Amino acid sequence: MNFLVLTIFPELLAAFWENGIMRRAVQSGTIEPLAINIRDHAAGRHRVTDDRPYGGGCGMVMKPEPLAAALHSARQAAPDATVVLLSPQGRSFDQAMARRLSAARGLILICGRYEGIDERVSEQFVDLEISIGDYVLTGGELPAMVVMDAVTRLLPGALGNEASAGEDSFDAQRLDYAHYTRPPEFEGRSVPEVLLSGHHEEVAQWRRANALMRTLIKRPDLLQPAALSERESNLLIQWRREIDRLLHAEGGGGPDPPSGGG
Ligand code: 4FV
Repeated sequence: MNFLVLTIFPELLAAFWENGIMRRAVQSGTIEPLAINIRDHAAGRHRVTDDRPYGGGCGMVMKPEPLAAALHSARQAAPDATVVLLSPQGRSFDQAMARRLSAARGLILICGRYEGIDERVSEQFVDLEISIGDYVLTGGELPAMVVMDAVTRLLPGALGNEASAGEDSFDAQRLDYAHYTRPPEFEGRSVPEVLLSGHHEEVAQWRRANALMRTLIKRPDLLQPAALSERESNLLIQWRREIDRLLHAEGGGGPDPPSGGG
């Protein structure tokens, strides 16, 4: 997969591509990244890439001509790549979008700086505008790395053990279950027995329950009634019974049980 990143700070990408899973993906040819310095496509002795905003106001805006020229060269390298602009005005990035983008032939990622890029570049060249969150950064390079990282690990062969990308949390709108490794005791804290049991089905059950519990507590917004499995529904009913028992137990402090005994 081609990643062509348009930026005025190409050095920011170097470390990102030279370490960890990204490095291995480059070495295996799973990804072919290239940083294109927008300044190399700027005219004049000073190779200016930004200018004052029409209409006045503070800050600077990235000029359209250097961006268009850089896009032109990127398109030559990857003619059928999807052109992505990273900006706070974009669609919220999530796992589902990462999975969709991992099917693209390539991505051309435009990293804005200053107040942003000239709007006419978006109108003419951008296929998709992506935001990684409702906050304002100094540049689009970090968002571009977030997108490339989330997409790369979904590419076949990128993670080495295929299984793990397939079991991603969020794909199933569930948070991940808790992870433990040696030592069995740490700071007086032990590891759940079942994980030491070697009993795979019981471990799988514990992990499903743990993921559901963590999602219920930390991200209830991810849980849709219609998307609950039968196993999950039974777990929730079991937990509700437990909670009711606790709340309605003598001196449990909870309100008296409804007369219907429901
Ligand atoms: C951003 C975001 C972001 C805005 C002005 C770059 C900065 C500067 N990009 N998700 N949040 N971009 O804050 O994607 O040009």
